[in-house]
Amino acid sequence: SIKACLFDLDGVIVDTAKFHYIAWRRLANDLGFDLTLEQNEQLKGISRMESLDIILSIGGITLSKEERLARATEKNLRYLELCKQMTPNDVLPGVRTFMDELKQLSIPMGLGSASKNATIILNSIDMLRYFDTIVDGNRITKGKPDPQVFLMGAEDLQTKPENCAVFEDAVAGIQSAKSAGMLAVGIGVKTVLAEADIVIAGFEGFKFADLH
Ligand code: G16
Ligand code: MG
Repeated sequence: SIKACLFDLDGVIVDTAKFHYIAWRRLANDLGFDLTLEQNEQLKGISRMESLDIILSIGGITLSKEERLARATEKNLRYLELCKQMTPNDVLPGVRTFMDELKQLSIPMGLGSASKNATIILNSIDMLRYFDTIVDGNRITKGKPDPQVFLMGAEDLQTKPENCAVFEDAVAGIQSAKSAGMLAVGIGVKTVLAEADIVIAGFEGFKFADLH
């Protein structure tokens, strides 16, 4: 049975993917090529530097280590600037209601995100207070699809992996949850998130009992 819940951030709690896309696209445009929405899909759940490498390979561009770091920093500043427009109203539909239910049931909650900006973002949408632990890009050494991010979360919540449910919108994140031995709930469409145990379009109307 499920005794703890782990949540991805981007695309599950809030739609920051649109801001990542704008900032990455600007970077690509600066280097003389475009980044399509479909290409942006490959970057979901993937760390900042890995995302940059994928974009550079799309553009067929090679940069030095220093140049890559500088571009990544510039992208992040633009991303954070865009994130400033976020308010608690940007929390995706049904998320707060579902997490309120979990709080009521005393189900511990953890964040499992590749983002180094997770705490800043959770603060700006007033969702930090729901979490008993935050595992983010500053703590992990192996990104999704590696199970590390969710295994750390389970350990923090003192819950066995098989008793954890993971909510994820990215293919890499579902793979991460499955290799951690957890119940994987995909947020999105079944064709994309084929490896998930359950796929829902969003949290509206979703109840804890629906996990069983
Ligand atoms: C998120 C996004 C990714 C992003 C990554 C790193 O992961 O889905 O697209 O590249 O964080 O973000 P940052 O540049 O803020 O450190 P997740 O796991 O929350 O979906
Ligand atoms: Mg995500």
